[in-house]
Amino acid sequence: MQRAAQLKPMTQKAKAAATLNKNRLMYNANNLTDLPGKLVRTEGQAATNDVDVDDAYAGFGATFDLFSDIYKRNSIDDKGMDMIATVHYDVRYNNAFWDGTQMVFGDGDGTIFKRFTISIDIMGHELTHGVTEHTAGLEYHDQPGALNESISDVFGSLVKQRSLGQTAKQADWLIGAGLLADGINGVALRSMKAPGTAYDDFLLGKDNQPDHMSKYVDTTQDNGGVHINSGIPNKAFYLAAISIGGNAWEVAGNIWYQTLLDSRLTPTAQFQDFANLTVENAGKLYDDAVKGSVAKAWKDVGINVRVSDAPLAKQISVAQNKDGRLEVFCIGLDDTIYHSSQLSPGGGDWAAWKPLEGKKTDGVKKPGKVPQGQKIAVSSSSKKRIPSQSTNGL
Ligand code: ASN
Ligand code: ZN
Repeated sequence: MQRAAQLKPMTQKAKAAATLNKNRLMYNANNLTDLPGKLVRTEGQAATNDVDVDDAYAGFGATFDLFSDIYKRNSIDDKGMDMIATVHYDVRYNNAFWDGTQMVFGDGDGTIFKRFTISIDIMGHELTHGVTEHTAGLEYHDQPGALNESISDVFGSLVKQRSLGQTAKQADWLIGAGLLADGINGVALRSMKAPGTAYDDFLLGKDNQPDHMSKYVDTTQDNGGVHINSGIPNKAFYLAAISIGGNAWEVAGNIWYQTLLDSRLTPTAQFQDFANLTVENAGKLYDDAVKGSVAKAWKDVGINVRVSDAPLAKQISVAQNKDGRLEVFCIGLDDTIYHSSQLSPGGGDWAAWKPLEGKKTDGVKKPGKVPQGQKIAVSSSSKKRIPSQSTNGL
């Protein structure tokens, strides 16, 4: 028996570590549809030589490790919930899914799809559906459903990238690489880097994911296009991760994860709501450069996020009007030109910052024409917050 004096109070960290519960339970449905089926491998047991069982076991391990090592999450529900999988579900079953309590993997029909355990990101994708259900609870239809799907793709891809030790730049950003049967013309189920390009095949059809809001697909199929329009937030994540650089699971992944936990993210959130929160959280967790990268990523898929009251500028030009009022033009981190001017000469209030519509700075060295003014200062430091008396902006 231990004496009370020997018991030290546990630190928060030690407590979290002590209660981490990595417990994988692998079942085999033996090509029937009864769930969960027969228990064939439990945590810590040796490989079974059934490649589906063993790949699902490994994929869940890598997924658990990403969430626990990097985001300090204790399994699907953050309370150490068991990770349950059933493989060999049904006959030639062409899918994998999360049913609210466990993951299920089909063998594929061999004509269009191979076995669904073939790609580690598929295990990450399905398990992340469980994480989303236990956090934001995004409804599975229309935009919240496409966000739900996208979040599963994001963390599915991050599981793969981390297990391969790949930086954002090195990663293939494919979901389900290797899943398509021989003879199918395609490389994967989806591409986060280039949505709409994963396959184009007589049997499978063409990948119809949009990569921009202008191509948003309004449909009643697929629960309102949850696996279709997810291409838009997928591409935004890819762009943010590339712009930030390094390992995608570290900064970009953490911003997305913290946004998933953000109590302001409601079950009916739209793309814009999610985008706004990622930008805000990027600024809170990191710095203005990261915040700018995330805002620019969303802008490039057609979702504009208000970055701050005063734009963050990478280039500023100040000029004086004929009547003595100062005019300021700047190029924001989102590559839009902004303008403000003093309301009266010699100080006092400034007009609200306004983006100059349609003026993009691609290829432009200096901000737009400074009207009638005498240029008095130009700064081109990479990150400069413009001192601003005005409070409105983009
Ligand atoms: N594989 C699909 C998914 O995880 C299955 C489905 O649409 N329910 O989203
Ligand atoms: Zn899914």
